[in-house]
Amino acid sequence: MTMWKINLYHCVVFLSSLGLYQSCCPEGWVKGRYSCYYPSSESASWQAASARCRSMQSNLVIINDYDENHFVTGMLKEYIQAYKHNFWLDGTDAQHEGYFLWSSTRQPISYKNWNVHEPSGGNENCIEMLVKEYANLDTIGKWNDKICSYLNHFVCERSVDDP
Ligand SMILES: [Ca+2]
Ligand SMILES: [Ca+2]
Repeated sequence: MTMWKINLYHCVVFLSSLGLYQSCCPEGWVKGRYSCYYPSSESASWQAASARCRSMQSNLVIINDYDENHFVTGMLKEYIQAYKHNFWLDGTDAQHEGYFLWSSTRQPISYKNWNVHEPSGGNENCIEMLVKEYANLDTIGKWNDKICSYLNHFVCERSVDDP
């Protein structure tokens, strides 16, 4: 039973009746409730971004629900001045037009946060989160389908390392 906890930069330290323990994210990653997130400063195509995440034992971020979308949007807002582009998510309909899946799990996308008039389809097969381009107070954190070869920042997600 957790008695209290302290949020450090990338760790959460729990003090419980069982003693002191912590769950951590690697250096450079941001700790969320269930996952660690890596907001890239570099830009890449969706394919290259996906490969880059896999090289760090992670995948492009899967947004499971409103809370996670809200958390990731808030994380990106903190460093918004440093960014030039929007951010790739793991979703794509490259396999079957109009059927968006989370690429790393092959699961259909249940929670969705499309911007108005999106997804616009055609050759736009990869999902980005609006942070810079086409983003304002109303649309930041919304999703758009975009041509996968375009350059974006990206967010990787991995599970928290529990000791
Ligand atoms: Ca997730
Ligand atoms: Ca679109």
